[in-house]
Amino acid sequence: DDGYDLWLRYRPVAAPARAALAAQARSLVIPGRSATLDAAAAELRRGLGGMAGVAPPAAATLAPGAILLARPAEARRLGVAVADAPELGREGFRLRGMAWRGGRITLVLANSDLGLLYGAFRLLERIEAGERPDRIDFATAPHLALRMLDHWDNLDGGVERGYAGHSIWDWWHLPDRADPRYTDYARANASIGINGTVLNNVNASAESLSPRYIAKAAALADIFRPYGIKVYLSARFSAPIELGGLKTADPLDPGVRAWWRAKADEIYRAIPDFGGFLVKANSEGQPGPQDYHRSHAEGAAALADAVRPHGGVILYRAFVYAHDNPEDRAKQAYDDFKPLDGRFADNVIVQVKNGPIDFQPREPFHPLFGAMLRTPLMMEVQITKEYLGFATHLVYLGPLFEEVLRSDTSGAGGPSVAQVLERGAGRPGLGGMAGVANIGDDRNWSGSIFDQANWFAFGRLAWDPEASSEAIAREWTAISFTPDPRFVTPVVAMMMGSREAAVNYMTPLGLAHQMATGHHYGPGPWVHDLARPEWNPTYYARADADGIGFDRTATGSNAIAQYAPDLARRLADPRTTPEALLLWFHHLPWSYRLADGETLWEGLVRHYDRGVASVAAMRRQWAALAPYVDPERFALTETYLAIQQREAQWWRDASIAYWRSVSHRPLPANVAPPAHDLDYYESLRFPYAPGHI
Ligand code: BDP
Repeated sequence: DDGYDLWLRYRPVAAPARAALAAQARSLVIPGRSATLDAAAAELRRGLGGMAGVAPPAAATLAPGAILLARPAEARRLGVAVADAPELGREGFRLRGMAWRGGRITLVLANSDLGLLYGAFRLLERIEAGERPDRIDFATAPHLALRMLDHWDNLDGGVERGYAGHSIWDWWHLPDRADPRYTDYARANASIGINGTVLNNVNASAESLSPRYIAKAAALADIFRPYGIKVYLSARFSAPIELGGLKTADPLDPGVRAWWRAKADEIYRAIPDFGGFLVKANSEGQPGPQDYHRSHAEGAAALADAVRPHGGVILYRAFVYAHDNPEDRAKQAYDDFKPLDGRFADNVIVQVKNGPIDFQPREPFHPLFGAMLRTPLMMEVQITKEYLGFATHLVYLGPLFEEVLRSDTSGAGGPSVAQVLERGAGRPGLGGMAGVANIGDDRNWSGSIFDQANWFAFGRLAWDPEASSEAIAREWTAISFTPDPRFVTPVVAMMMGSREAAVNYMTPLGLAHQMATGHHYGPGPWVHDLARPEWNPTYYARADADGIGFDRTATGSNAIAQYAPDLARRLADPRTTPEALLLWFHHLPWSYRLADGETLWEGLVRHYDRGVASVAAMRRQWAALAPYVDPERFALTETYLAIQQREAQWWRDASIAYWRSVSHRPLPANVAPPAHDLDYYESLRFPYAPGHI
């Protein structure tokens, strides 16, 4: 089993249950007709054919054992007593087993074809998890309107920060070749409610907007449409120059505005339901409005006007650190965007990374979530693990996403980040989450089996950002492997502890950005000589003989002032700062006493050791689970856990060797010295590490 089927496995259920399932799936009644309902019917036939051994035939009338997919009025026409269900909205659904003429039927109820498709997928997932369809009673509707994957895929097939092979988009053979994988991609995404995909890298090539590539994107859009997935494209701000031959890309220039309008018209002719543009501007060398002394709001408006007549939106990224800001990179997005609150066009959504720096193992939530009250915001997270051991290390990201979503933006009882997204600044149709995809052309899609869980968890949390990451892990484990609690319980425990393990062996106590240069794999806390100050790990840790940490209080960069006053007040004092974020906000002496009485130096070392020990425990745990897993998926995970254990040790040893060299402190009692000296760790090079383009 190579993992290709993801969580949509549909393997036969065990013998007695199989007959019972077949009896509950004798026919499929779908009064409506559409490509989306065809997809739902095909999925149910495939899933039940796999699990029950027989695919239910289509029927026009209801009989016991039927599965009915219907809107309320359609169900009533067939004699099923159901009320209207406005609470389900346009995309929600209800699954309900009900009595019917001496037997039972399973009703999938929704107000749209897409809701019915989502319901069909969830019904299959519940069955995979061991539930009886005719006993189900479950309803859900998405809390966020935009649930998107961002692909950082380049037109040459490379994937920036991709660790699962090449891009799945075969641009060369598009639009002619419809790789069946595109349909499987759409199925997997629809099964977790994802309804948008940005096909190309935010570091965009203008070529993506050329007629040739629009035709290619249109072919993908045609495949995704029945699954409710809209296509979006990253737009290079200077495309009017590169593609259009104009002299400028100034967003206030009438020629530039006309160019964007014509380009949008052209795209919408090919893709009538095109979602819109994602824009990375004036960040990391990308062109943008500031090149013409225009604000981000003015830049966004030029594109927003172009897509507005077609119902499109602009996703404008707040990840900016282009101009000189040597004081504190963490402050720049807020400094640039907060003054523009309320000044963005009405179809612009500002897309903010979960934390103020860049997808670190742990960051505080981004201060913009508490500060842009008049602008719809989308939260961007990385599903691909650029800073978390690529696809090699087992790190379940559910707890990371949940931690940010639950953060209290006011420090005084909400709203949480999740609620800010849900409110969409009064326009809930514009709230959302975007995940940088971890998908590539590896057979298992995500580079490892457990990285599939991160894709799954992203979808579930984008659907309901208040959901529990532990419940999601339980569900994923049950449907991806087996519902057997002897497997699910230990695996979920492993997953739930895995993120903290990585934080501990990489960047404990609020440290950040200690990764090696460029590829960001492995430790590099000593790196101090890169062109821009804020590329250097030493810039973030600020360690010297006296202490360690970044002072973001009033005596330092005062980044804490970007948070709401109640929260800022607590963050001003190390005693009331969560210890997990201590060194993010404070520069403290090595002798500082942590809550449990140890010195900061002792505590730091202990966290690294704890991280290594957690990985060793995960590895032992997995070894004991062989009887429950097919050999191929077991072996791949086992191999990666062995690498992870070795590399957790490497992270720990290299980090401690370096901190010891600056702190001049002896190792605490009973702590093993690093296996090598610091020079050894500093000499390691990884020129062909994946994902770095
Ligand atoms: C960083 C990545 C870089 C991306 C950038 C972004 O290192 O490759 O281009 O974020 O989000 O995490 O634009």
